[in-house]
Formats: sequence, structure tokens, C-alpha cells
Amino acid sequence: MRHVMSRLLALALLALCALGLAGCAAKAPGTAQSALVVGFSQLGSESGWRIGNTASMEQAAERWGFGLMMDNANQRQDKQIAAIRSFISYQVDVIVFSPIVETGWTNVLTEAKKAGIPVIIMDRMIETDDDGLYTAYIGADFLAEGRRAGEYLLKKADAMGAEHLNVVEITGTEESTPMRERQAGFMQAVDGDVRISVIERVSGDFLRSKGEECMRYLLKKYGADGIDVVYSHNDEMTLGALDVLEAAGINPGKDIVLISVDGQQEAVDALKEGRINCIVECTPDLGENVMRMVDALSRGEEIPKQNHPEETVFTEFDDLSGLAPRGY
Ligand code: GZL
Repeated sequence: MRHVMSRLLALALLALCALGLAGCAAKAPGTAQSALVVGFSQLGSESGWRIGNTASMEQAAERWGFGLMMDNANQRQDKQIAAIRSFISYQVDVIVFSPIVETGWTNVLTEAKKAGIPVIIMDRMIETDDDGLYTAYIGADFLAEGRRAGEYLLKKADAMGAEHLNVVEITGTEESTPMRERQAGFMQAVDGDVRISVIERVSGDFLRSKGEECMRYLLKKYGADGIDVVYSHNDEMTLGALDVLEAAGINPGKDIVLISVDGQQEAVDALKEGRINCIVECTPDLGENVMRMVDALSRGEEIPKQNHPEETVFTEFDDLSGLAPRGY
């Protein structure tokens, strides 16, 4: 898959990795073949979910004996693009990246394609009508996640005997796949039900601090009596909203219904305490499947284009006593 010169360069890179400069875990140089090198552009460290996802990738690379060149873009698309270009110049074996937003990737992915380097898109997706720009996608079915949130709310409305529920939505990063599709999936589930009205959507950018700001703004605008349900696109923003509600003397989970997404331990603990009503699971544990795909590609095997992990939903109606620790 590489020319001799680039192999020498790659071995030099692995030597750097061996110094821990990039957290590589490669086979000792001089083995039958130098370890595969994966270039990984991670979008940031904005949530417990993201940190869990990064750990999943690092641990899986270690288990498979692959070199991992990881760059953390700290929420900046331009840094992701620069990192992918550096992976191309190093001639890594495979590029993996989680696109912070859906657009703006065509040029750099075209460069990777011309360099003959397979690209695996992980977690979030890109907007493109040319699926030749990437080899495979692995990540959640975000539409299904949104539908699960909406289906829970309909069940909750039945249980409450509610005639009408005002919903406020705290959304994730604008123009990202999880934000768009968690919103669309939720509306697919509730749109036909006259009891449900989404009265406002505000962007919390998947950040706890912005989740707090959003909740403070919504509470000031509508008052506790004007909001029946908060639908938040991730646990970090939900946990920020919880702090604001409780500081205002409101009992979240009772006075106001809280619906969240991800399944971070801190949020699951709040669900068990009755402070959150529903958490739609979004697993960050994608690393093992990614590295299995890398291994298959290195052996010239075909891999499926679309890959979705199994996910579930945790609600106040479930017995969660046996739920294993979440690990993120
Ligand atoms: C979803 C992922 C989202 C998480 C957030 O797959 O992209 O980004 O739901 C994270 O916690 O910030």
C-alpha cells in the first residue's frame, strides 16, 4: 500500500510515535511489516461522550497494534482539514475523522482519494452526493435516536394524561449530523400529535456551559409554568440545564420533563435519581469496529459502506438497577 520511501518515512514516524509524541502503539520496528498507521482527526473534547470516543479509538489501536496519529481540532474545522492534509503527506495507511459539521470536506477528501488513502468517516457524517469520497461510515443512526426521544414523550404524555405539552429544544452544534437528525427524528415521532408543541429551539453547541445559558434564557422567557418538556441533544447540555432549573427551585424530572441523549454516567445517575426522565443512548465505543475495518482494508477486503452500532433508550419506566457502568 506504500512506496519504499514512504515506508522509511512511516518508520521514522513510528519512531516518533514510540517516543509517545502521538500516543502511538505500534509493533516494534523490524517486525515482519511495519505496523499500520492510522491518521485520526478528532473534532474536540467538548463532552464526556467525545472523551469516551477518543479513549475508545486509542485503546482499540493499542489492542490491534496499530500506530495512531491523533490530532484534536478543538472544535475547529480548519484544524481538521489541516490534520487530514498532514496525514496525506505522511502517507498513513487509513484516515479516520469525525467531521464537526457536514459541509466543506470535498477538496481535502479528493486529495486523500488521489493519494490512494482510504477514509473512514466516524461518528458524524458529511453532506455529499459523491460517496466515492470515502470508503465507509460508522456512526449512530441519529434519526432513530431522535425518534426514540419523541416516542418516549408520547408515552409520557399518555402516562401524564396531558392535554398539551410545551417543548423547548436545546440543540447541538449547528449543521452537524447529530443536531440535524436528532431534531428531524424527534419531529417525525411527535409532529402528528396535537398535544405536543415545540415552542423554541436554541443552540447549546453540545457544551454544558451553553446548555446552562440556553436554560437560563428559556426560563426567563417562558417561566417555569411555560415549559413542560426540555429536549436536549446531549447530556452535557442537559446537566447544565439541570443546574439552572434546580437553582431556580424547580424539580427537574417532576415539574419539567427532561429528555437527553448520549448516556454518560453522570446523566444516567441523574435518571436513576428521577432528575432526568429519558436518555437516548448514543455509544462512543466505535474504536474496535473502526480498527477492525482498518485491518480488513489492509488485507484488501471489502467493508460495508454504512455501519451503525446497536443503541437503546433508558427511561423512567425501565428497571435500570442492572445497568452496567457506562465508562464515559
Ligand atoms: C454524537 C456525537 C455528539 C454527542 C455529543 O455521535 O457527535 O457530539 O452526542 C458530542 O456529546 O459532543
